Amino acid sequence: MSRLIIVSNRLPFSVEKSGGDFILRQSSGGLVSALKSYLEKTSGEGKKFREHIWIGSVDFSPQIWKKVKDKTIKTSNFRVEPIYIEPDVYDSYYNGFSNSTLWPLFHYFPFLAEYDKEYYESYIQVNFLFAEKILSFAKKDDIIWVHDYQLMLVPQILRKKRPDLTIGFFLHIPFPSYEIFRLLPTSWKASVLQGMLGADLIGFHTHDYVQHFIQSAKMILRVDSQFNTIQYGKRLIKTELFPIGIDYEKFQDANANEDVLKLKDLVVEKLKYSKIIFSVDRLDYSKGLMFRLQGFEEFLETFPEWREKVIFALNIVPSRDAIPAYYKRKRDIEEKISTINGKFSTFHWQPINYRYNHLSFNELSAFYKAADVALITPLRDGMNLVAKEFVASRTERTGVLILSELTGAANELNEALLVNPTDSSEVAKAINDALTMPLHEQIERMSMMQERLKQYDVVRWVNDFLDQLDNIKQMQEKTSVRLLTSRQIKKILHDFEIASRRCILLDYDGTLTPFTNIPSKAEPSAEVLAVLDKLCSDERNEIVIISGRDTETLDKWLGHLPAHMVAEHGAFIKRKNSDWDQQSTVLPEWKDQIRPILQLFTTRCAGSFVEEKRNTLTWHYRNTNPDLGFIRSRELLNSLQQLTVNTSLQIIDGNKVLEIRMTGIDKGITATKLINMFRPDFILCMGDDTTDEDMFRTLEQMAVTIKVGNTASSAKYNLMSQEEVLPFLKQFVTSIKTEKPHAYS
Ligand code: GDG
Repeated sequence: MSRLIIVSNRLPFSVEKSGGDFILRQSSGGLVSALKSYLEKTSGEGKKFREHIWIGSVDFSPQIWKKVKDKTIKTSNFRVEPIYIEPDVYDSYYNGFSNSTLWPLFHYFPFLAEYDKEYYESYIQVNFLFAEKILSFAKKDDIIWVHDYQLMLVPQILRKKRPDLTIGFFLHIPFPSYEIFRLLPTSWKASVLQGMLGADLIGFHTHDYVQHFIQSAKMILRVDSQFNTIQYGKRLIKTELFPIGIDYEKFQDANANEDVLKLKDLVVEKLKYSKIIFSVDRLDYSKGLMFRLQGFEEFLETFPEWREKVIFALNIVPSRDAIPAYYKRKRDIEEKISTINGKFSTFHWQPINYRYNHLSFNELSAFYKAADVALITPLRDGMNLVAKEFVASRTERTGVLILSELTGAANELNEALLVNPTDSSEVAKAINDALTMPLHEQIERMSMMQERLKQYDVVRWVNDFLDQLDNIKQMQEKTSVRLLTSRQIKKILHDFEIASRRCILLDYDGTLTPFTNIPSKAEPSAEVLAVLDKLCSDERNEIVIISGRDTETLDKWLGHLPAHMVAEHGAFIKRKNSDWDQQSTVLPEWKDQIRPILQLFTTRCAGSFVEEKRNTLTWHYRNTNPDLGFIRSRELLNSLQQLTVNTSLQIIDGNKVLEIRMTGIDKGITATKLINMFRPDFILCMGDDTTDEDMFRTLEQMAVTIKVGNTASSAKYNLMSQEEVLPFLKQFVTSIKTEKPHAYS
């Protein structure tokens, strides 16, 4: 059984003096609520891990820590490993780079972001401290799960030192669009992305954040990606969405708690004239408190019939009060509250009931239960757990959630009244709609949201993440890059030498020659021709150039060699010293249907072009802006897939090309045909493209298959790059014996 190591900026508690003793006090917050709930629920019998360890920084000294007698947080059953950081370094890392650079930028407040070198250096320093702590006890089969924007460099630091580790990373805040992310200074943004890519699995709350991350990685690091997997160096990394869940039962059960019920009655009694609108947020500009107040003010203006009949219970939780962007806003918000209260209050009614403090869990649950409407309108929020907790608390299934469409939660809570938080008229109208919503509609909406939250709760969220982490590790194992060692090359050469019939199948573009921007310029060099010529000169060798090129080009460039040639991935075969033989007789009318679509995409994507061969149509996007090219290629793929369903056409998603051709023709089928003809006792097969994977798979058992390039493949071995192909093939030339070849049996 392995151990689960959770890594987050802070440990989930602080130390307090109680009488003569120091005791642990649990802290609150999105990440802490989620992970603690998981650990509590899964620590008993049938638990998945041998041990749970939580690593995080603390704001007390090692001397104080020694004085804490009971170091286990009740019921949670995890061990803690505190990290001590010098206060000034912590301040610059946390209040500085984390919360004055990354936080505003990632929440679309670029004008608040500060780009201070010292902050960044402290961020690096603290990320190294975390990594060192992890490395001091991490074992190979541990699962390391790093959380959030304060620790984005940690995965890469760990990976460099210990390539064998299993590392997951989860970002709890939004990953912004590339246009925002790129505002980070050049080397910082590259390091942040590289840092995250040290993980095996990178999780986000929504599909948009996943796409934004992939787009930034592609534009800045030029990585290759296929759907949600990224090829980075030799590693395959998965990015995926895992919308965080809550401890659903805990909030439902709170309704049976007597203290909660008493408190709820107290709230209702205190605010007895009215319907209750409730909100609770940390004091943070991303929560849109000023806009929310404007929305409420407009509501009172536009719907005066609600005056004296509604109370807005506004709870603001102190947060990051060392940062000017935070504490300055408090004053503005409080002024606005006074203005609204001054403007609308009557002798026995005040519209806003404001509180600036932490709520206990029971108080929070009482509010969730007492409220008629929850008004949750951040300007940006990675997810927003308060919205989910409010829904989970509604045992009667009544009540209405008004939610900002700019939160991650809006993707899952479609039945809420979704609003744009900056539009005060829309917010005002939504409040009126919520207060007048018929009961049956409230129940219908609430039930649907509850069902979803119950299904995908926090335990599911963690299990899902850990399952996917396991999954990608297995995938990496299967497709791992296996660079040829000199020992293996020796063995291959030996097998080649003793074989009496050899077949060498070589792809052309990207294997024998490097890629060029203009395909017609990729003629073979004299050196390539000399090596091929020499290989062909041994009668024991059957040399096959197996390509996607058309017959004319292959004839022009290689036609003089005594080699076999395959054009258009198998649509034409030319055995040495004979003519081209067409393998399919299907009339190519289908091209008239597909060609206009490819042409349309060519006009929509500068630098792309269509190549037409007798049996195939190819859309090339190597010379385009990588990101646009990729996006367009996915759109085109989607259109073509719909068009070709139930036809005998197939679409090949190749290396910066999309190719459409008849099914039943691919390099795998063609290679098998040729092998059956030659019956060799040694087969070497080399290629670089997706289309070569067909050969690698079909010849798996009988051939030495080599993928050119250090990316994942079904081939047995990899050569690092195209430049290594010729030196590799030359070794077969020098090993060709001059003595008379063996007679074929
Ligand atoms: C980050 C992302 C993402 C709040 N006030 C009190 C209190 N809370 C608890 C709530 C909830 C949590 O704190 C707040 O979670 P949020 O999701 O709203 O926001 P962040 O803390 O900023 O969390 C966020 C989250 O990570 C998870 O991935 O959703 O987008 O910013 O659980 O109940 N709890 C108590 N008293 C309070 O006064 N007891």
